[in-house]
Amino acid sequence: MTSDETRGDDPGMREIELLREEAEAALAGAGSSADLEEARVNLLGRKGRLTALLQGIKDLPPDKKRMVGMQANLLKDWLEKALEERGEELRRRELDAELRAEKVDVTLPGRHLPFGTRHLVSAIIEEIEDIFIGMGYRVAEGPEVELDYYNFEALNTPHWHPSKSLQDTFYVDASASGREDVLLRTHTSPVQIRVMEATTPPLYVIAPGKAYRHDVPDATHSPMFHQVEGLAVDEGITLGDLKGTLEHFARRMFGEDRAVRFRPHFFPFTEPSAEVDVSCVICGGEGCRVCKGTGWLEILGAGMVDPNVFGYVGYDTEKFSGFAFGMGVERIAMLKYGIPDIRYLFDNDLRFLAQF
Ligand code: 2U9
Repeated sequence: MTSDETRGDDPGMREIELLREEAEAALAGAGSSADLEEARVNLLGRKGRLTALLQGIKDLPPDKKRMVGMQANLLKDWLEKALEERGEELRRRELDAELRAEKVDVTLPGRHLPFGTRHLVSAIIEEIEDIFIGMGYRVAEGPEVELDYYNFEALNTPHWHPSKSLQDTFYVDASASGREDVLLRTHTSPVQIRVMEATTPPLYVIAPGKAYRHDVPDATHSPMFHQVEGLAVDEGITLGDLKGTLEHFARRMFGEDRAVRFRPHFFPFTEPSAEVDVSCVICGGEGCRVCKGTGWLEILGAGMVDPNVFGYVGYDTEKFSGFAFGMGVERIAMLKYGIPDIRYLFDNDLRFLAQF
C-alpha cells in the first residue's frame, strides 16, 4: 500500500489509514505475546475494528466498494502476516528469557543435608545383640501389650505378688472386650515364654524391646524403657555357663580388663538368682562418685530358670536346664557414657543425641 492509494477525503480510506497506523504502533509497542494477542483481538477479533470495517464494505456505495474493499483486504493480509512475524519474535524472546531464568548452575556447591544418627538406645541394643549373636543366640520380638498370663503367671509370679501391683503396672482398659488381664508388658520376658511355647530346646535367644512400669520419671526412672533379656535352655546348662556368658558380655561391652561379680538376689522366675556388677568404668574399682565409692556398677540381673517356669511351657525339667538374664538398656548406656540422667535419652535434643 502506498500513501497515494489511500490518500483522499474518503472516510473509508481515512479509517483504513488510521487503522494501519494504529496497528503498526500496537505491533511495535507489544512487549509480550499477551500484548500482541490483545492487539489482534482489538483489530481482527469478532468485534475487532478491522473486522467491523470489512463487514461494513457491503453497505458502501458501489463506486467506493472496490477501492475500500481492496485496501481493507490488503491491510488485513498485511496485518495477519505482521502479527505472525512479531508473534514469532516475541515467543523467541520469551523462550530465551525462560531458559535464562531456569538455567541450572551445575558448578554451585551442593546443599548440605545433615545426616541423622542412630539413637543411642538403638545403637546399644545393636551392640548387645552383636555380642550375643556372636555366642550363637538369635533375636526374638513380641507384643508390647501383653496378657497377664505371659507377663506374670507363666513367669512364676503369682496373683498376689507385689510386682503385679496397680502401682507399678499399666493395665489396659479392655472392658469393651470384657478382659481385665491386658497390660503393657513390664519386662520382655513374655517374649521368651512365647518362644518356648513354639520351640523345643536347645534354645539360645535374646529379647530386646520396650518395657513399661508405673514409675515417676526421675534421673534413673522412666515409665517406658528398654530391656534386653536372654534365655539359654539346653541339656546340662549350669551356673558356670551363666557366669562365663555374662563375664564375656560385660568385658565386650565395658572393656576387657573389667572384673565381674555376682551377688545373691531374688527373682520369681530364677533360682538361684544374682545381681551382676562390673568394676567401675570410671575409677576401675578404686571408688568414685559414679560407683558411690563401692568400685562396682550393677549392670544386670540373672539366674537359673526356675523349674516352675519350664512347667508352664511343658519342658522336661529332668532333661533340660537353663539360665536367664535381663538388663536395662538405658542403664547400660548411662554407665558406658557417664550420662547422669535417663531423661536426656528421651528429650530428643539433637545437641545431646548427635554426640553418639
Ligand atoms: C524367662 C525366664 C527368666 C529374666 C531376668 C532379670 C534377672 C533382671 C532386670 C534388669 C534390670 C530388669 O530392666 S531391669 O529393671 N532383670 O534382673 N531378668 S533374670 O529372666 C527370665 C526371663 C525369661 C522365660
